[in-house]
Amino acid sequence: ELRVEEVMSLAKHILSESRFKHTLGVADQAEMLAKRHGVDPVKARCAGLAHDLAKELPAKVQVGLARYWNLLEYPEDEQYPYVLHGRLSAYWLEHYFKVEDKDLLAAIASHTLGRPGMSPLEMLIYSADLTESGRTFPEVDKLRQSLYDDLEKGTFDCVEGTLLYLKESNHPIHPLTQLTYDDLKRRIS
Ligand code: DGI
Ligand code: FE
Ligand code: FE
Ligand code: FE
Repeated sequence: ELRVEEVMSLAKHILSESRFKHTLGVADQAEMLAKRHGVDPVKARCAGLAHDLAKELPAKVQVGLARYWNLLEYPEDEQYPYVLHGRLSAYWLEHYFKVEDKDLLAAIASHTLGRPGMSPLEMLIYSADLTESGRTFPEVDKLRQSLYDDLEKGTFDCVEGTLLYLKESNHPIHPLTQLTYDDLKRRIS
């Protein structure tokens, strides 16, 4: 099984300094939310440390690996390849580092787009990625408070924020982002 020190060392060696710093921030935020909401904090920390391991591979390499590992699910995956690195990181950990924990792997795989029916650990990694201490956009403190109060509602607010941001900046919405939004909306109402 993957230990915190091992993932930490892997992340430190693989990632740029700024990406590694972001990773540490996600690990801290994920651990804090895990303790608050009754999720295994060690697992949350590991998932945070590992979530972006494949992020800095060139886009072409990410698409190539995703094809080779059969990880392409939507036409949009190839159109915006920066949504693939979670799935790639999870696959890599499962098959090359023999990580067996399915919930941990799912949390890494779904951290960019979410998915309908996310577990508490998955919600917490998705949200920690957006609200770690290095993120400074105007609404971030409101999101942090909302996540502290209620993980499901807080995650819904995070997905809603992402959706608004994508619309405002004229980025296309990936179908999984919309499905995640619809699912959480149903769950909190
Ligand atoms: O890897 P990080 O930068 O820490 O964060 P991330 O994995 O959450 O996001 C990576 C990028 O994915 C970010 O620039 C926003 C983008 N993204 C998330 N959802 C969607 C999306 N891009 C498109 N086009 N559509 C989406 O639904
Ligand atoms: Fe990411
Ligand atoms: Fe994110
Ligand atoms: Fe990230």
